[in-house]
Amino acid sequence: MPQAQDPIARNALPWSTMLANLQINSQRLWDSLIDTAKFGGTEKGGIKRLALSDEDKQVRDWFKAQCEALGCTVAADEVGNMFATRPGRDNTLPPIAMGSHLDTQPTGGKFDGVLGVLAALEVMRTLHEQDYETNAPIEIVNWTNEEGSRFPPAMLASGVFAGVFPPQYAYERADREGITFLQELERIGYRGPIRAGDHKLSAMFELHIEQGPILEDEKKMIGVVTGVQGMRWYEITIKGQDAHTGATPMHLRKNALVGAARIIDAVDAIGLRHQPGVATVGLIENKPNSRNVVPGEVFLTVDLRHPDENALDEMETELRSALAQTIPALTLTYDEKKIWSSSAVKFAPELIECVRAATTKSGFDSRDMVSGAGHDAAYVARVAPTTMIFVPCEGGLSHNEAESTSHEECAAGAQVLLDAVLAYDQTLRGDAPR
Ligand code: HGY
Ligand code: MN
Ligand code: MN
Repeated sequence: MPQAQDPIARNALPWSTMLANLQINSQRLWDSLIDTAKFGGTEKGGIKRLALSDEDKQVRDWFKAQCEALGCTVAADEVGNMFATRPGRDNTLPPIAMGSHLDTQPTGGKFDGVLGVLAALEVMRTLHEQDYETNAPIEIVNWTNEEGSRFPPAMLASGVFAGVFPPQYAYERADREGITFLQELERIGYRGPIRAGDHKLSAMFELHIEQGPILEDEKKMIGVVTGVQGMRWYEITIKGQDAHTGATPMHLRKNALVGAARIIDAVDAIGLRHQPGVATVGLIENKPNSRNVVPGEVFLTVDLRHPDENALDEMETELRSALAQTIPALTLTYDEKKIWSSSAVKFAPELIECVRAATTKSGFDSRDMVSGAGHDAAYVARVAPTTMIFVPCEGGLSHNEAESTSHEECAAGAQVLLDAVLAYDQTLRGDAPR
């Protein structure tokens, strides 16, 4: 019996003969996107659904019920990753997964991550109502804590699944209030029995909004994603001395916020020097943050990204020399640590071909691209053939409550997801086209 991952064993039928003719129901998909936005919905029309929060539990419970209504079995692993599985003809094959995430940023939008999971649900609904039997089991995965906003780093639970982090590392991650991942995972009842990584996949496809402006700018409907750029996160604490703003002369101050300001500017300059790389200070905590106290301590985070690992090394070196040259000169001290790095990833060529064939079948304009944002697919690619599909988002805006994409673009992404999954399914056993 050919191994699922063995490309030689895969059927080499011409793609066009391998694509089924099922159509997703775009209105049903759109309704689900809009309906579930109430779980953590914000006044500005976005979503605040932090990982393992009550709102995350609400949408997880909804998702579980929807999948069970389709006859799927729904299970969770030890870090809360949810697997909704529909049996196929040969259940000895590991499932073909469609995954993404339901957690959001604090000022998140309705589509980041959510489109990937709900489009997968729409694929599952379509297979169910058409009574279409696949060769391999088909599965939807909701990856826990993709955003890493509440419990850094990002992609934490798909990282545990891929063997990048031990479960205990995830359990001990704490939010800014000191509440741990494990406390919350148990509180919402999603600590499952499956040892992370024991559940094998034949492949994973992730549909996602681009979160950037390229597809919209080039009027392309589909991004054929070939990989994800490298990412590194740092935490920096700058220390000076709290002092009276009225009685402390300028030359005698140890103002940590001035140090932070110099570093924020230096990080921006590093990004500008290394484009297409990017560099950002996104989180800052100023202490004591009182209007008439010279700030004695500042905590800030740095996010460096680049498609090329060598360039990332250069950016990291420049960050560290900026700290060494700037902070002591201001009679301040600092502590810097790299808390996360995710190296650049290339996706599976055979899955990229399925996405291309599916895109061609529906006649969508497309272009190849590397993802600027991080995604669970970046880690899953370490343990199973993986790829991604992008659709445009309005103005390229994301991680913003105004994040928006159209009914038509969501439908296009879901249709390509369906066709790509079914094309890959048919290669697993070499079945004649249906
Ligand atoms: O940080 C990222 O790129 C992802 O949105 N978590
Ligand atoms: Mn995302
Ligand atoms: Mn995101």
